[in-house]
Order: sequence, then C-alpha cells, then structure tokens
Amino acid sequence: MADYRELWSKLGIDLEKHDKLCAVLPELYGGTYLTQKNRPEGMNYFNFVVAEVHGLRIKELDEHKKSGGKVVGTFCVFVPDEVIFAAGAIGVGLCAGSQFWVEDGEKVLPRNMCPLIKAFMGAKVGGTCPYFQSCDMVIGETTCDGKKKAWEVLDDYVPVYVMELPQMKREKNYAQWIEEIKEFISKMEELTGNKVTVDTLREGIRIANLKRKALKRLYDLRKYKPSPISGLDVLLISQIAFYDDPKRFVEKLNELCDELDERVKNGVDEGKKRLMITGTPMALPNWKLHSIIEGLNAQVVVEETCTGTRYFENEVDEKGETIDDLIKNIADRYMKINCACFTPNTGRIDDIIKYTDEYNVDGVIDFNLSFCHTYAVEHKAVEESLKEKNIPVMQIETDYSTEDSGQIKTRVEAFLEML
Ligand code: BJ8
Repeated sequence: MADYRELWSKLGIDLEKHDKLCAVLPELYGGTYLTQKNRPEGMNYFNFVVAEVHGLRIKELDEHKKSGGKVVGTFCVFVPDEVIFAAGAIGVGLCAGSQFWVEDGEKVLPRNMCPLIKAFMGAKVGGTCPYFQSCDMVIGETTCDGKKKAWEVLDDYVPVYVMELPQMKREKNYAQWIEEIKEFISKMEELTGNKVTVDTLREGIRIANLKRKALKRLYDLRKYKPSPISGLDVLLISQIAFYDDPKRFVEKLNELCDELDERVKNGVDEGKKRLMITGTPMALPNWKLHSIIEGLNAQVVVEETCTGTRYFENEVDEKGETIDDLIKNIADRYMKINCACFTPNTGRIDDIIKYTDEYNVDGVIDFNLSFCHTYAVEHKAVEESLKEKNIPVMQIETDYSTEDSGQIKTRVEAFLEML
C-alpha cells in the first residue's frame, strides 16, 4: 500500500493505534478469503479494494472534499442514498464489524450492548477509522434503542443528524416518513450548498437503482445449484457496496457477474448444503459465521439481512414529474424494508419463506448479534413459520470475538448433519 500516513494524520487518526488495526486485517483477510479455492477472477477487484481500504478510497474522499464536496456517514439502510447522491455528497456506510473497536466503544457505552454499536462508536472515539474521520456529518436514525441513544454520545465527536424512522407502517407513518425525507433533503442542501432538483434526485435514484440491479443480478446467480460464488465472497461484495464509488462498483460487479454467467454453465454439484442466513447485519470485517459455515460442507446462498437482500430488493420508481412524486417513490421503496425495529413485521417472515424456495435452501441460520432484542424476539416467529414449512432452522447469537468460534462450529456441524 502507498504511504497514506500524511493523509491519515491530517484526518486526526491515532496513527499508533491505527497501525495495530492495519496489522490485523491482512492476516484475517488472507486466512479467510485468499485460502478459498477456485475463486472467480473478478474477485481480484474486491481484493484490491480491501487492500486499499484505508488508502485509495480515503484519498478519493479527500479529493472530493478539497474540491468543496462533502462526505456523509450512515449506519442504516433506511437512510436514502438517493438524496445524498442528489446533493452531490459522497455517502459511506459506517457500521463496524471488528472486535478491534469494541474496547474503545465500551469506554463510553455500556458493555452489555450490541457489538455493532460499540464497534462504530469505538472506531470514532479511538480515532482509528479514516472513513469516520472523513465525514462532515453522520446520519443516525431512530431504529433500535441502542442506536437511537448512541447518537447522543456520538454527537460529542462529530455532527450527527437523526432521521426519525417510524416503527409502524400505517398510512400516517408513510406520511411522516415522507416529511422526514423532505427534511433530510433540506439538511443535505444546507450541508452541501447544492439544491436538490427533480433532475438531480432522478439521477440519484438512477445510480442507487443501478447498484440494486447489479446486486440483484449477483444474488440471482446464487440460485443456481451449485452457486457459482461463495457466500463469503458475496458478503464481502455487499460490505464493499456501502463505501465504494457506486459507478465503479456497479461496473466491476457486472463484470464479475458476466464471468459467473459462464461458470454456471459448467458447475459441478459437490453436494454442499445450501444455507440461508437471516437476522442482523454483518458489517466489515465480520466474516465469522460465513467462514465457519463454508469451512464445512456447506455454502451460504442468501442473506436476508441488511448486508444482503434488505439492501437491494425493490427499486425506486424513476418516473415522476415533480420532486414530491420522486420523494413519494423513495418513501414507498424504503418502507418495504422489513426491519425488526418495526411492529408488526410480518413482511420479514414472508420474505424468508419466499427466499427458501427461490434459493432452494436446505436450512436457515437465524443470526443474532448479542443484545439485539428486536431480532432476538422475532426468532420465535421465524422458527415457527419455517417449522411449518419443514425447513430446519437454528439460532446463533454471538458477537465479534472469536472465543465462541469453536462452539459455533460444533453446533453448525451438528445442524448440517441433521439436514
Ligand atoms: S434496517 S437491521 S441497518 S436498524 S444496531 S438493530 S444489530 S441492536 S443494525 Fe439495522 Fe437499519 Fe434495521 Fe437494517 Fe440490532 Fe445492533 Fe440495533 Fe442493529
């Protein structure tokens, strides 16, 4: 990697601590990813992105800022990228998936809390994430209690704007969400100094839809038996989708899919069990569960998570004459996301059942980050509905540490034997 230390110190990075983080990643990545056999050539681009994760993209953000542009951080797939694009800003997903950040997070948050929240907080508090350091503003949202209250703490370190996400899907909640999107547009206009027009918003929608189309294409290819790509590789691509340049990402992903189109023609079924993962998101570099599963005789073929289908399913309608038409289209699409923060949330169960057929899965793992109550409570409904369909399901509750990896492996092994 080129030397980015000058840039990192300009961003206020704690260089010494950051060196420790940079020392962990290559080994973890090498052991998890580069040891996979017969990977598609097209994954080379994504290897490169990981190798440059704190380098080239950070430089691009810096150049954008030098020319007067703004960088905005997000933590939830409900925050509409379309608006960020339309205002000429760059959006980066800041959810964090490494145990490395948890310790610093625990300095300002309770310990018995979701690791995702502790990790993103720790990344900021410890000054070790150049994406966070590049942000002019971060956008929180009222989803789970943990995140909702974390914004109050985070606001001491970086300007935070919070979108109020309704937690029900009644007529009046749609109206409220439309108002929230309008206020978000005003906020982005104020931050960037750029007016959001019908044309820029339509272009923002178009770019976000292209990303969705490319991810959907990738996921559709996993429906083949055998899937032409590992679950680990797809997880990585989904994680990279949150911070890479959208146009370049779409181009590279479509190139990979062209290659996978050829692969499916010659696929040889090795009899691996096909698993779905449903539940809480897996932020970069949380590859723990996929790595355990795919180290056994199984393959992850779909993730019903926010680093999976919830991120790309349903496009925003690009038709509309006025800005209000387009805002309504955005609101409609986002309100179709079935997050456990909503009550009731029966749409998620319908999605899970639909995907078990579409992706031809043998079993489902309900993945729960520790202390995430909304998804933990929903496990009962997930389990009951899958049992009705005779689809085996197991729940795994875990955090980012590796202490329980051996135990999880044993449980997954037993689950696979039962399938
Ligand atoms: S739309 S899943 S990205 S809120 S932080 S809820 S794991 S306790 S991330 Fe989420 Fe938006 Fe919903 Fe998706 Fe649980 Fe942790 Fe909360 Fe979490």
